Amino acid sequence: MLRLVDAPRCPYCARVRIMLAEKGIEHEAVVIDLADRPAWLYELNPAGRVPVVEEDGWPLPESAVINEFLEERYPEPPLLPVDPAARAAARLRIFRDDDFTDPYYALRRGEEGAEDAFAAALAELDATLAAAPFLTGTAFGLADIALVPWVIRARDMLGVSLEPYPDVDGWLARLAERPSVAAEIATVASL
Ligand SMILES: N[C@@H](CCC(=O)N[C@@H](CS)C(=O)NCC(=O)O)C(=O)O
Repeated sequence: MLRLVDAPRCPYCARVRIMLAEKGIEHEAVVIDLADRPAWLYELNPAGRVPVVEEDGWPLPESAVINEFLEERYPEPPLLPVDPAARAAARLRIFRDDDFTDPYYALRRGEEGAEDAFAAALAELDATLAAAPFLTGTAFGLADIALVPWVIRARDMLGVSLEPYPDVDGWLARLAERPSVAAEIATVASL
């Protein structure tokens, strides 16, 4: 059975949790304490980071790579568009995730100018979502999964209002109807 080395507060792990739920993949979650990481984690991932998935004893780190792997290993339901250009656009959004996550972490650290930078990142997301219903294009998929963990945490942990960003707000409301994302919202509420 697939094993996920997991930490509830980790947004990168959240990507994989959502993916596993969307695909209905049976798995065992091994929850670690990020503040006191077990020595065996470094054997699975020398960087000492989660998430790691293990398939038949083969460890795979890096959430974006894990989700691409899961997409290929479990193709149903598909979470990437069929059209190569649309697939590339979704992958580009994931590849450039730090355009959104860097301002998020700066805000969390309380850095000077971070509020404006995060507002600009949300405004960019809002403009994208005004043009298409999902970050993956016409249907929910990998790019939505890649960014939604930070949007949930910004709203529910950092107290960022999404009211000025109606398309982000509407997107999150649509995503929250999915059991995978609803479960992540509940996890964040429990932290
Ligand atoms: N690029 C990695 C980032 C994973 C990551 O930074 N995970 C954090 C928890 S949210 C972690 O394990 N931090 C421990 C550390 O950086 O030493 C991914 O996408 O999986």
